Amino acid sequence: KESRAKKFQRQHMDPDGYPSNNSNYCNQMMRRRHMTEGRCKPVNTFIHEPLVDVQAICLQGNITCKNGQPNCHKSSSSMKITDCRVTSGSKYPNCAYRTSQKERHIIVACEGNPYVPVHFDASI
Ligand code: 5FA
Repeated sequence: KESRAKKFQRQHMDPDGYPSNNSNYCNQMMRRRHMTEGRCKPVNTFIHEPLVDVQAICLQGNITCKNGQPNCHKSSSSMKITDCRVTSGSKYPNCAYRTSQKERHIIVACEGNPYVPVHFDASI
């Protein structure tokens, strides 16, 4: 079975893929990373930074997650990200997404030993 750490990497990591004006990025990546199977996952963020830099967020500022758990961490630097949001007219199995590039601080939830990212909570 896929570990939660591996699931995080599949859903959120794309270090080499900053989409320079490719409005199809989310349509392609949401499908390629298996987030359009069974349903169109409504929102998802891809992070375009090295995995070690994202894993290091688990050692940075500790904050409360949206669900009230205490295991969230905010990146001390801003990071290149792409937000994918399903369009209002999108109908499964034809999942259509809006692609928006941003540079933000990101908040991830970390778990386990080693203590690594398992959930993307927010960007600010
Ligand atoms: N989740 C939420 N807060 C968490 C925390 N503090 N520590 C660990 N996990 C936490 O997200 C719900 C999911 O987020 C739950 O699975 C919970 O375990 C985890 P959502 O945004 O309500 O749903 P989603 O459909 O966006 O996310 P999923 O793909 O179902 O959940 P994942 O956690 O695998 O992926 P995510 O990184 O996009 O949240």
